[in-house]
Amino acid sequence: MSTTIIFATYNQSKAAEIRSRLPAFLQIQTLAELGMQEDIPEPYDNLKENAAAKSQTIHRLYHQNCFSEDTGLFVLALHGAPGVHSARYAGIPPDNNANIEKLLHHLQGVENRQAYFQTVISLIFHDQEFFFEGICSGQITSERIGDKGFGYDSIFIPDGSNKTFWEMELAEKNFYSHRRKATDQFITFLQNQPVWNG
Ligand code: ITT
Repeated sequence: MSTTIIFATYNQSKAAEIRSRLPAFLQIQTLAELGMQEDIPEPYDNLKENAAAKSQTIHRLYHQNCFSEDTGLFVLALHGAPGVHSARYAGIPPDNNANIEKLLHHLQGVENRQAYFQTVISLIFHDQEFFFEGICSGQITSERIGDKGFGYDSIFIPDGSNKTFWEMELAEKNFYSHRRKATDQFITFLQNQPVWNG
């Protein structure tokens, strides 16, 4: 039996990464694919509550199983910034280019380049909420290695590699990535559920 679950996101790069891990029985539908356009508030100062806010908003509207994820890039020398504010670091509307420039500017001359990505998935499954988390530690480069791409990928080198995420094929990024770690737990959870009524 195959089933579809709503992914409360407008970010197609996130959707592509998660789709690359899904087993055959499971499909996801993003908000754009549902025809939705309204912004979903992310008012909290932590990933877990923001992820929950997104999935709860969609669950209230569609009364279906759904999930969301919130991700942040936490830079140690900047006391965790941009962190939960990663999407809007350089202001609104969100601008990847400006976010990267601001981050590199704040890290100019800073020796400690350690950072980590964290993803929290909030799943609402048959009216109950579940959370899954993944972390990927690494280093911020001193300049971009790569052009346009997904978020901060062109300035982040995961520990264990010498390439930025931008330089990697998806399968290689998945080997290291925060999102893949959270997604695999989410999929294992769903594979172990006996009840699938949409
Ligand atoms: P939603 O619709 O799911 O909220 P979003 O793009 O607003 O999508 P977030 O609130 O989770 O996503 O913001 C996370 C920020 O971090 C945003 O700027 C992303 O581009 C960036 N980001 C998230 N995951 C990333 C990854 O794997 N690699 C690089 N940058 C990433």
